[in-house]
Amino acid sequence: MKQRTKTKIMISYIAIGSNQDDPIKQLALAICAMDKIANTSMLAQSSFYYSTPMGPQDQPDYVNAVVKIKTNLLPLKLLDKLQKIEISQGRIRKKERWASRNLDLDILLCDDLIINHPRLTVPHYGMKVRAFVLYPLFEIDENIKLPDGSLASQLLTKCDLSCLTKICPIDHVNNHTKPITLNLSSNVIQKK
Ligand code: ROI
Repeated sequence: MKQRTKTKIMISYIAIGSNQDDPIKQLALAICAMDKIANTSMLAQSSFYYSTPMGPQDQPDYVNAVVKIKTNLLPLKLLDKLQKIEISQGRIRKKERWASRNLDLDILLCDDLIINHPRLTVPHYGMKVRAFVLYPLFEIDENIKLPDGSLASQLLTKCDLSCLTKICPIDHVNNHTKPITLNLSSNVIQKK
C-alpha cells in the first residue's frame, strides 16, 4: 500500500449522489460546501446526470456528478470533511445496504494512491463498473486513468449507458424543476 503521511497538494475526484430530498439541490449545496473546505479548491465539475438506481429498484432515480478538487488535506482528513458535509445536509446512515440517501460523497481517486484503510478504500471499490461514476469522470477528463492503468473510457465500453440521462448544466442551477434531458443511450463514449 502506498501511504502518504506528509501533506502535499493532491488531486482528488469525488463522486456525488443523491436520490432524496431534492437531489439536484443536494448536489448543488454539496459542491458549494466542498468549495469552502479549507486548503482545498474546486478544479472542475461534471454535468449532473439522472441515473437509475443500482441495487434495489424500489427507490427513486439518483442524480450523480463528479468533481475534481485540489487539496492539501490528507485523504482521511478529506474524508472527515466530506462526512461532515453529508451530516450537515441531513444524511442519516441506515442499516439497510444500498438504501436511498440524500447525499453520498465518495472519494474516487487521490492522485495515484492506493489506500486500504478500514475507513477508506481508494480507488473507490465500485467505480470500475458504475456508469454513473465513470461517465461524469470521463466528462471531466477523457484520458483519466486509475492507478492500475485502466482508462475510464475503456471501462465505460463495458457499462450500460442507457441508465444515464444528462441534465442540462445550466438548467440545474436556474430552473431545476424542468430539466432538459439528453439521452445518452446512443452515445459512443465521445465527449459532446
Ligand atoms: N445508484 C445510482 N444510480 N447512483 C448512486 O449514486 C447510487 N449509490 C448507491 C447505490 C445504492 C449503490 N446505488 C446507486 O450507493
